Amino acid sequence: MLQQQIDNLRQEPIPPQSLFIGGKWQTAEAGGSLDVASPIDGSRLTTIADADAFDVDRAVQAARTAFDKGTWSRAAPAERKKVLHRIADFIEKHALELAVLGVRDNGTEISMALKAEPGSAAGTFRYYAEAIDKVYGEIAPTAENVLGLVHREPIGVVGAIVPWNFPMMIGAWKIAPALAAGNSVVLKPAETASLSLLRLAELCTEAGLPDGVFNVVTGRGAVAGEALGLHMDVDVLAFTGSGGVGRRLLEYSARSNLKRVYLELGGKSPNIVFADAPDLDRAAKVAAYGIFRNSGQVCVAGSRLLVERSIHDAFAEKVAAIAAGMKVGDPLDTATEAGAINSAEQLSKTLSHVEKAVSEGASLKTGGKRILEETGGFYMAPAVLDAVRSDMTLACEEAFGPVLAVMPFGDEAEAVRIANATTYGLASAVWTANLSRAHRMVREIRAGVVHVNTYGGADVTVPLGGVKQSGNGHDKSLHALDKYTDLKTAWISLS
Ligand code: TXE
Repeated sequence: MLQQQIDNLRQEPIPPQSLFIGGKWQTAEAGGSLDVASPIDGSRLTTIADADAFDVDRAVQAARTAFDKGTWSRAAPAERKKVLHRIADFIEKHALELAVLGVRDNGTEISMALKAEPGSAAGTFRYYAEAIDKVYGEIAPTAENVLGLVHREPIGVVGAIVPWNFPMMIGAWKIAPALAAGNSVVLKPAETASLSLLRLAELCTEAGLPDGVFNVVTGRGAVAGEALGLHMDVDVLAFTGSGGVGRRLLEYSARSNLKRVYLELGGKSPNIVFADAPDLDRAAKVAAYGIFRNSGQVCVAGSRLLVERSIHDAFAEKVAAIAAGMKVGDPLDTATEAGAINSAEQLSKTLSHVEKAVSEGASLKTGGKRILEETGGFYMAPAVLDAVRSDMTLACEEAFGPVLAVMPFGDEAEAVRIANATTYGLASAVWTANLSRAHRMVREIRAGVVHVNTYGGADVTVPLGGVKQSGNGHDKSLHALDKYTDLKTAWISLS
C-alpha cells in the first residue's frame, strides 16, 4: 500500500521551480535556472531558479518589511503558536508527498526520509510552537530604587543556509525557532536539495504565516549564498555545511554588518567499542547503521570506529559483514537501507577517499566501489577500511559518504587520545558495561554529544552543536532560541 503510493508519487512531473518571496512565486530577475539531476537515475528532474544578489535583496527586503510591519514579529506568542502548529499539521498531512519529493531530489532512502524529514520537521515546529509562550523575561535583582527589566526580543531577519543531506529536518531546526521567536527568515537551500523546502514555504503560507515572513531563494552557494552572507540587512546567519563555507560566512560577516554567524560543520566522529560492551552483536549493527544509513551523508555519522584490540579482528569482521549485507539502491523502495549519494561530484569525492586510504596503507575489508551504474544513479557499496591510523587522510577529513575507518586501541587512555585527535568535535559514542568508565569518557571526549551504548539517537529536546572546528551554537532544544532572540535591558528609576 505504502509502496504503491510512493510509486505513484515518484511518477509525478515536477514543474520548473521559482523563488518564494513575499508569499508569492517569483522568477529570478535575470531569468537564470539550474538543472536538478536525479540521484536515483541521473536524469534531469526539473530546474530551480538561479537567484542572484538582486533576488536575494528582494527576499531580504520582503523579510524586513514583514518584520517591521509587526503582524508576525509583534503578534502574541500564543498567536504565533497557533500558526506554527498549523504548519506542523500541514507537514503531517503532506508528509508522504514531501518525503518523496525530497528523496527524488537528494537520494535518502525513504524509510529514513519519512521519519527524519517531514516527521522530524513537524515535531520541530510543534516543539517551538509549544515553547514560545512559555519564555519569560526577567526582573533583575537590583537595588530598591530601580527596576531592571530584561526583555527577550526577536532579532530581525535571519538568513538560513542549509545543505542537501536532510534539507527539511535541518531547515526546520533553524526556521522553526527563528519564526517562533518572531523573526523573518530568508532560506537558501542547497542546489541539489531545494524542492521540499520550496514546497514547505508554500505550505507555511497556506497555514497562515504572513507574506514575507518566510522566503526561499534557490541557486548557487557562491552567488545567492554569498549575497545573503554579505547583505547589510541580515542580522543572523544560521548555517549547516562544510567548514570551508563556514569560514567564508565569518568573513562575509566581518566584511559587512557583523551579523551573528552560527555554524554546524560536520565531524569525524569516534564510535568507541570496549571489550566489555554489553552486547557486541548489537554494537556492531548499530555501528554499521550509524555510518551507512543515508549512505554516510550524516553530519553526526560515526565515521571512525575505535575498537579495543582484544576484540578488534572479530568485531571488524562483524561490521564488514553487516555492511556487505546492507540493501543499497533505489531510495524509493521501502526496503532499501542506504539510498543514493546526492550528486555525481559527491560520489566521486567519496570514492577517492577510499582510494586514498588504501594508498596510505588502510586495508579495504568490503565495498568502496560504485555500484548499480547501469541505473545512471549515484550508488556506492558501503566501505569498511581497517588499520586506519590517526595520521591518514581518512582519519582526518570528513568523507561524508559510506566510508568507515576502523582503528584499534589498547586502553582507555589511548581511546581518548585517538578520539580527540581530530579538528572536529561533533558526535561520539562509547560502548561499555562499566558505568564509571562511561562517565569518564563522557567527560574526556571533546564533542557536542557523547552517546553511551547506542549511536545517533536524539530528539528535538536535546541540543546539537559542535566544539572545535565542528562549529558553534546549538540547533534544537530551548537553547536554540538564544540564537534567534536578543536581550534588551530596561533600567527604570523608581525614585
Ligand atoms: O557543502 P557546502 P557541499 C560537508 C561534507 C561534504 C562537504 C561539501 O564533508 O562533503 O561539506 O558538501 C551553500 N557562500 N558537509 O558542497 O558547499 C550551498 O549552496 C554561501 C557537511 O554540499 O558547505 C549549500 O546551501 N553559501 C554537512 C550550503 O552552503 C554557500 C552537510 C552547504 O554547502 C557558499 C553538507 C558560499 N560561498 C556538507 N558555497 C553537515 N555539517 O552536516 C556554498 N554555499
